[in-house]
This record gives sequence, C-alpha cells and structure tokens, in this order.
Amino acid sequence: MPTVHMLDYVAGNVRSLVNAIEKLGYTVSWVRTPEEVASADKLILPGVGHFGHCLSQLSSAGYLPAIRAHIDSGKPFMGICVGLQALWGGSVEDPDVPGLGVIRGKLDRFDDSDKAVPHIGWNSANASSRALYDLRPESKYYYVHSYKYPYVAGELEAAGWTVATGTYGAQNQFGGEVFVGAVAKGNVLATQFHPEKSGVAGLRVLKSFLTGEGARTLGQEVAGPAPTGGLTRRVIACLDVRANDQGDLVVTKGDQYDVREKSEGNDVRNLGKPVELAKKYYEQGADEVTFLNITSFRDLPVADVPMLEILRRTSETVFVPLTIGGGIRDTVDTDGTKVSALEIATMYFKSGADKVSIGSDAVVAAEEYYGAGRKLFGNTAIEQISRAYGNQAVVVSVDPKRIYVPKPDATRHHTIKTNFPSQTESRDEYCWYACTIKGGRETRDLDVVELVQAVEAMGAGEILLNCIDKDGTNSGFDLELINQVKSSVRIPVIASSGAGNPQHFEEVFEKTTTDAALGAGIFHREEYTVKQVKDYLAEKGLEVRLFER
Ligand code: 1PR
Repeated sequence: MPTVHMLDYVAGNVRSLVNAIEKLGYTVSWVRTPEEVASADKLILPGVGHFGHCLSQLSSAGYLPAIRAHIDSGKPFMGICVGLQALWGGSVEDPDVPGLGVIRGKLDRFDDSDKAVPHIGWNSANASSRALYDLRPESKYYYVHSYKYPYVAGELEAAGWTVATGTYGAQNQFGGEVFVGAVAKGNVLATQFHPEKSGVAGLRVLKSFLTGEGARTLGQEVAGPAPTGGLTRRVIACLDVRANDQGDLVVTKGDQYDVREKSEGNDVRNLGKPVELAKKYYEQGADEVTFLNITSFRDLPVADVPMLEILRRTSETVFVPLTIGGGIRDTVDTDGTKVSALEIATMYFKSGADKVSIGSDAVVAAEEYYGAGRKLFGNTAIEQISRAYGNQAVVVSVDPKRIYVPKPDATRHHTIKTNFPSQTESRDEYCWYACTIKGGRETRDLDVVELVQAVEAMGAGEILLNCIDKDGTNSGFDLELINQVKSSVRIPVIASSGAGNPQHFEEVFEKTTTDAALGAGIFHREEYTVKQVKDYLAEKGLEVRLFER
C-alpha cells in the first residue's frame, strides 16, 4: 500500500485521520524525529489545540526547518486545522510564538459579540469556480476553531494561492466574517476544516491530495452550482449507552431519565447496538454522533474499556465528529492508583473521540468555583483538558430540571417567567433550572446559568443542554431553557431533550439561537430518520448539510 507520512507531535484525535487515510487505501508512517521528515514524500501536519502549543512543540523538537525544507523541495504537504494556521507568520492566540511564515500575516479571532465562538460545525469552502483539491461548492466541511485568517479578496491570490472561503455569522443582521477555509499553491494544501471529519466530502479532499490529482488540477476553472450559504444547522444523534442486566452494552433511552421498561421484569430498555446504530445515523446524514455512558458514575475508568472499543470501532466507519461522555473526572482505580480526568480523556481521544463531555464533575467544579469567590486554580477537569486539547474538545453536559417558584424573589437563583405554569394548585409562573448530578439522581443548589457561566470561564467549548422534564417526552425542546442559557454564554449550545418530530427541530432553530439540536429516542425508535429531519429543515429554507454518498 502507498504510504503517507504524518507528524507525530500532536495531542488530540489523529486516529480518525489515520482511519480515513487507511480507508482510502494508504498506510500512515509516523514521523517521530525531524531527521525522518527528509524521508517523507507526502507529509501531513495535523493540528488541534492552541496555535502556540502546537508551534512551540514543533519548534522545540526542531521540526520547523525540516518542514520548511520539505515544502521548499516541492514534495506534497498538507496542513490540517492548526496545521493550516502554522503556515502563517503568527496568531493573536499566542502573539509571541512565530509560525512557519510561509504566508505573511497574522491570524485573528472570530468576533464573539454577535455569534458563538468557537465556530463549530459544517460550513462551506468555496473556491470561486477554481479547482482546489475537489472542494465542491454544494458540499459542507467540518470546522472547529476560534482563530482564522480573515479573507481579503485578491490578497493571497496575488501571492499565487488558490483560496476557498467560508462565512460565519451571515445568518444574522450583523453580516458574516469571511475566513480562509483552505489554501493551496504548488505542492502545498492546507485546510482549516477537518477533512477526516467531513464525511464523504472530506474523504474526497484527502483522496485528491493522496493521489496527487489535486495538485495537478489546482486553480483550473471549473463549472459548478452556485455556492450555498454559511454554517449549517447541526443535527446530532445521541446514544445513551449502559450495560443491561445481562452485562451487554446497549443503547438505551429513558423517559425523564428512567431507562427501565414499565412492564414486568423492569429490564433496561434495549434499543440496539452502539457501533451499528452510530454507523446507521452517519449514513443517514447525522452531523455528529454523541455517546453518553450513562451509568459511568458507578464504574471505574478501567471498566470503561468496552466504551473505548465502541469508539475505536465507530471511528473506523463514521467520519463525522464523535463525542463521548460519562465518568470523566479524577478518580481512584481499584488498585488505589489515582487516574486523572485528563488521563481518562486522553484514552478517549486516542480511541477516536473528538470531544469529551463532562456532566457531574462540572457541577461540582462550578460549586467550588463560586465557593472560592469565582477563582480558578487551573486544576479542574475542564481546565486541564481544555489546556491540553483546546476548548473545542470539552463539552459540558447539563442535566437541569425545573423548580417552580411563585415570584422571582422567592429564590436567589436566575428565574424565568414561563408560559407553562406549574401543574400544582398554585399555578406558579416562575421557575429556575436546578443542576443535577449522577444522571439526575441528585439535585444541587446551583442553577443552570451559574453552571454554564462557570464552565465557560473554566474553558469549556460547548454546552450540551439536556432537560430532564423534557427528556423522552417527544413534546419538543424546552425553548425557554435554551433561550436562558443562550443569553448567558458565548460558547455554542446544543439543544437536547424532547425532539419528537422534524417540526420540533425547525422550531428550536427558528425560535432560539441554538447552535445545534440533538435527538435520541426519535431516531432509535425509527419514528424519523436523521435524513428526514434534515430534508424537512431544508424544505423550510434552513441551511443543512446535504446528504452525500
Ligand atoms: O455525569 O459526567 O458521568 O456524565 C453522565 C452523562 O450521562 C451525562 O451527560 C448525562 O446527561 C447522561 N445521563 C445520565 N443518566 C442518564 C439517563 O438518561 N438516565 N442521559 C443520562 C441523559 C440525555 C440525552 C438524551 C436527550 C434526548 N440523556 O442524551 O438523549 O435527553 O433524548 P430525547 O431526544 O429522546 O428526548 P457524568
């Protein structure tokens, strides 16, 4: 099998990239010293996390001259995500750390005054009728980044680059920021998006690089449909996983978090096998797949080996982002060894996860944060994992439930006036959302606004917003909850719990500014496919990623 060389310096999920390359019929040979770069023909620089972290590591290990020499020699080079950013002279993310300087200028940060940052999701890479490694105007690619090179028409082109752009923020009245999604010149290709996470469209780009076809045709004029708009509405399929009474890991689904059948025997509801279902939803067009190990608070990390296996096997066939949650916290193993949340997360990233989701531990950390007068000590799971892997890799899963009060000053918590008063005699019209831990088993004196603001300060990159009252009810998302949380943070929010039909997805995207919507039972019970939901959204004029084979 032909070989491609990949730099082995990076923290994060490179397993998916290796899987994607292998699926295309190539093998990966790891480059572990600067000297080995010289023996590479095709070289890939993957990148996740901070610009400064990535460039300092490359620099201190002595890689930068070797990479420059590879590029100058005319041999194929591809940079991905921070691997693209490394081509520039620097980034405001880490102003003191220089980049490779192949392209003049400095990266800046997306403006978060009018939109969520990081920019997470499927966006265009529009090369304006020029051939650029099989990028297609109608396709969407998966991006996850806070920093970008702002596109100025003609600037990079004047230096010989062919450029593809994306636009973020165009869906609101402020207009969008146009950024560089991919650049190529001669032997060099770099993508801000992750081709290995961009489904069929991304695999085409990788193939075009590996076969050399992309370099041969670069810049030629191509006819094609008009490019579509910016960021799409993300639809996520979620799989709650736990061992059933026979000890097999199954996908289950609760009603307000109760996953046991109401019938005799009271078994754990079994809705299918995790790896098979994940593949099915990928093939239906799911934009992401999330696994939640819902009984992890009982287990030790070593007992999570089956979850690692699920991730490994899923990442061989599913080329969209994978999130894993459950049990990510500092813990002590059976033999007394301390295992940090960071170590557990690392196991998951190495097995193919792109993001980890933290539930109970985030609540405890937030309580400590407020207890210490809003001070950060750098030692929480969220801080440690986001420092090592970037904040885009850390999701906080929130399990709130409504607590009704007669008037706002009846509690110290952030209340809303609700259109759905309590069912009690008092018909209370105000409520706050209490955070819970251990899968809803314990309710804490912390409200959802306090939680999301604390975890944003700690470096979480995204909120997975469940709602115990709505979970499994098929009655639609809790729009009031989503609006309260969206107005409290700048990071993206995934709406979850209650999806029962495609109209509910349309409603949550139209009536809130949620960044993504997640469904579980609706897909597991085969009431609707992911494709049906997305086709419906498209029919209603919402931007979605089209289904590609
Ligand atoms: O606390 O860090 O160990 O993480 C545990 C994780 O497991 C948390 O993310 C928590 O949300 C989840 N979890 C724990 N118990 C349950 C349960 O159901 N008994 N599942 C549970 C939460 C939420 C979504 C669900 C949506 C949509 N499930 O995954 O799929 O509510 O459902 P729907 O579309 O069918 O309404 P830690």
